[in-house]
Amino acid sequence: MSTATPDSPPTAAGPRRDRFPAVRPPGYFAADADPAAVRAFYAEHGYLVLEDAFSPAEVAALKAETTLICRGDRGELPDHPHAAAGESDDSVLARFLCIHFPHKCSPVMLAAARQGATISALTTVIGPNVKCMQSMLFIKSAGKPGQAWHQDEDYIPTRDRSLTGAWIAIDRATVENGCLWVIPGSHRPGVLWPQRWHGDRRFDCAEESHGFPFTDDQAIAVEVEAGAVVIFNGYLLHRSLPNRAPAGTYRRSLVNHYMSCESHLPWGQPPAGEHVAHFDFRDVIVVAGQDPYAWKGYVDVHKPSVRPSGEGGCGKWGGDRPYQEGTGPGGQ
Ligand SMILES: O=C(O)CCC(=O)C(=O)O
Repeated sequence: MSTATPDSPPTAAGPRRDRFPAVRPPGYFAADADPAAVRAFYAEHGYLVLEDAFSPAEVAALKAETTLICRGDRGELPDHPHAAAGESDDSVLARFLCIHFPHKCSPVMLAAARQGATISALTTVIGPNVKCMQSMLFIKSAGKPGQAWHQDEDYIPTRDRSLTGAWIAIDRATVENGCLWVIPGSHRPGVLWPQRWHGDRRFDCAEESHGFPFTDDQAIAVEVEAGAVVIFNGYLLHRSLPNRAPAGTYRRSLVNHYMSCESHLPWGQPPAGEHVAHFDFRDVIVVAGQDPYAWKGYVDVHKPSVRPSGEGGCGKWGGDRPYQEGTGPGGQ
């Protein structure tokens, strides 16, 4: 039995770690699982877990790169100057909830967006032609909040409902440290539910979806081992709770978002004079197959940025809206 901790160096070949979680809900697949079974489970439930998708060495590389990015060694992040000389990694990492678009400053993060096992699973559920438009690197140090119920297509709209998240666990993700929760099957109505400000300090600055015909009781915790990838549909209701694990621990994950190359990506404001029906945001990377719109070319618009966690206000993410008393990362 392995005694490795989440931060210990990867071991050599052989059983890499204890199986975690010991009791899994349905939907945990190995990389060589029957694609028809994977596709059928995903169609019904809107998510799946690809276990051991990233090797211990790949996970260790993502972990090391996360620290370099947070220290400012991959370029200055807006609102976050370089770490002070001599400042410990823990002191630096503890500041961060999440960095958006890390693949724009880091070859390691870019390689993860193209990683073979993940792309293979994505082609199983999306189709042969896949592009990536977004990445988010969650550090989620102890005490940081989660994200309220939401659907990712509310933020990143596709025209064929093909938006798919690939949530790569860099640390073991548990209920205690704020793993992902999903409502299985909630993608199937194909409805984008209304959103509102939640006022709940358990969650960050992003709004919450409400008015949907599902309850919290139907949600399941997607606890996964480091190296697993949770793949989920852009209409699936999902959330995470605060990291309540001890100080000095993290729930790091890299979330990349993908869609079919056949769909336009009407994300953001169309240029002046362009009809939204023709708008196709081209800051994308083709990760599998062919892009029928390759003739349009590609652009590099998004830059890495730090996501507000709410502790210092929500600023450009909706201003400083009131929180309810009695809520907080330590509360329920
Ligand atoms: O990792 C998390 O805590 C939340 C991730 C999430 O909600 C997303 O990727 O859309």
